[in-house]
Formats: sequence, structure tokens, C-alpha cells
Amino acid sequence: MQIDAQPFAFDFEIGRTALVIIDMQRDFVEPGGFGESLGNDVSLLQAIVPAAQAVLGAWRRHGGLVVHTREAHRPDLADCPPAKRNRGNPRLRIGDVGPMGRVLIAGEPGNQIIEALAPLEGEIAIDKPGKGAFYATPLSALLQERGIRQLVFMGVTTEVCVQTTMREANDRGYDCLLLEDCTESYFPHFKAAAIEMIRAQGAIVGWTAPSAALLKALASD
Ligand code: TIU
Repeated sequence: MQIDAQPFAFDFEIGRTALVIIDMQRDFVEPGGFGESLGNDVSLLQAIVPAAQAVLGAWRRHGGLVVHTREAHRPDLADCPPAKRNRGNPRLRIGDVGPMGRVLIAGEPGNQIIEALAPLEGEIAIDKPGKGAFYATPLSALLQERGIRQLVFMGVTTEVCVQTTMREANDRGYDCLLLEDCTESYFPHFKAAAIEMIRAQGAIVGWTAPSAALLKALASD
């Protein structure tokens, strides 16, 4: 299959491609979580949910592999470097109790992926302590076991966890495509810049495309 993408067409085989949905958890998308504690307006991020839901539905109908990630730390914070917890002056630090339970802690209400994009039984869901999904997780091995060579990305935030993971993946030899209307940032100009820098220099990090281009490719299969 081929997606009309920038800077040029993205060819992929669904059996060798995973849809990777980064950190669509309540902590970032809903008020009272980590995103808001950092001083951000989280309402911006909710706008991508319908487009992301449409892609996820189509991907599942075609039998494609789905990988969900959550930025999540262990309850004892053994995987949270003090530098990460103490940086800045957030209203709530990682591990503190907020309106959605302990901030950014695995298993807490705020750490759950939002209902609209919730993982199905059997889909891979990775808890990641870093911004990148490859750091200190089993993601690399899980993709290799399944013969995956290409990754299609959605999720938040574009310039933080999405871009970091795309760069990690690119260095590991994966072709990466970012769906432009299925990713968002608290800073619209950062989103725009991240998209530009990903696809610049002949796809130095990867490709970008609107979700409609992926849906069109799947529909013509
Ligand atoms: N703050 C911010 O933009 N993002 C994060 O802290 N994590 C993710 O992007 N998931």
C-alpha cells in the first residue's frame, strides 16, 4: 500500500507495520493531570480524538498490529530519576496525589488511556518511564518478534514523546510516518515545527501525512 505523504510517498505492508499510539492517557488530555500541572491548557489535545479513533478503527479492521504507550512510573518511583521529578515547579510532582490519583503512576485513574482509544484485549500496551517508548521498555523486542519494519504514529505531545520515540525508532531502522491531525502539542507552533523537522532533508526522521491519506490507502486495499 502507498500513502500520499511528505516529503514523498510512504510505501508499507500492513503485516510489517504497527500503529503506535503515544500516551493518549488522562494525565495529558484531561484537567487535573500531569499536563495541566505543568501549566498547560489540556483542552487543545482533545481535538485529535475523533481522527485518531477513525484511524484506530480502520487499522483494527485491517488486522494491523496496534501498540499503545503510557508514560508511567512504578509506585515506588524507582524508575523516575530525581532530575525528572524535581525539574521546574509543577503544581503536582510525579507521584503526588492529584484529582485523578497519583500523578503519572502506573495503574492510577489518570494513567489510563482515554475511553475512546482504550486498548482491546490482546493489544500491546507499554508503560514507559521516559519520553521515548524504546527506553527501558520491551518495545524493541516485541516489534522484532512480530517482524515489524514500519511504524505509523499518533498521540501526544508531538514534540516531546512522539518526536522522541520517532527519533529512537528511526535510529533503530524503522520507517516512521506521523499522522498530522492525530498528534497535538500544548504549543501549536511546536507541533508545526516538529512536523517540519521530521520530514525535512528527505525524511531525516520520517514522513508525515494527514489521516485521510492513510484511510484512503486502507480503503483501496
Ligand atoms: N509535557 C509534554 O509536552 N509531554 C510530556 O511530558 N509527555 C508526553 O509527551 N507524553
